Amino acid sequence: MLNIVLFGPPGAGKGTQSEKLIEKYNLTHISTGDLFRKNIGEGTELGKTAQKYMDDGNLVPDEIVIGMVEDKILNTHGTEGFIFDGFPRTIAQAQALDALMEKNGSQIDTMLALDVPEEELIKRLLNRGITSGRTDDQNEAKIRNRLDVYKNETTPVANYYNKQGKLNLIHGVGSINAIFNSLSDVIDEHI
Ligand code: B4P
Repeated sequence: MLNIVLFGPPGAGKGTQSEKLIEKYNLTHISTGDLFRKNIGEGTELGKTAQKYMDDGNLVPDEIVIGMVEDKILNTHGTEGFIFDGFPRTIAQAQALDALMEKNGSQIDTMLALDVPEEELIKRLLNRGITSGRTDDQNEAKIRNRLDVYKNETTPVANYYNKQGKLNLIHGVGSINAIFNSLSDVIDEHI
């Protein structure tokens, strides 16, 4: 098993790079953002709850996120490993993920953290707001709130993995392929 946490602020390229990494390394992609958007699209109770938080750029409560991820892990069979994209976003989520992995006889092997300056993130997200229709990407004030939430609630997660010797910082500006190559170089050290 190869289990990777792909980390970084909103717009850092987590979703973009995950698509390429799952194909190269034959991994299962768990994106909490995608799972919430699927639930919203299907009109489930979970989706209705999540939407209230996502619309304002706030984090969905830990117990909802953790339950959803646990469900997804337990219902995935015969995989060679997972890429966690946008999860964990709080220390409580990171601790829950470690416990889930241990229960599965596995562990997180590495955290890849994409580093991108704030003004570049805002530019990318506003751009995606025009093309994707994602409402959380269409308003600069909401985007800035997401970046503040990231700084206050999510950056401690990098330190959590740093203490375990698993944090790898990756420069996230440049061509998608160049960044993909940097990520692959670190992953190759773990297989
Ligand atoms: P997410 O779906 O995780 O959204 P994101 O962080 O904004 O997107 P991502 O980082 O994957 O986008 P990407 O950079 O690939 O979360 C949305 C919301 O869901 C959160 O605000 C929160 O409310 C909730 N949520 C999700 N997980 C949660 C959790 N664990 N706990 C609590 N709440 C949670 O792409 C951005 C844009 O940049 C794209 O348009 C892409 O084309 C472009 N781009 C990518 N790489 C580029 C490059 N190298 N150069 C130029 N542009 C690039």
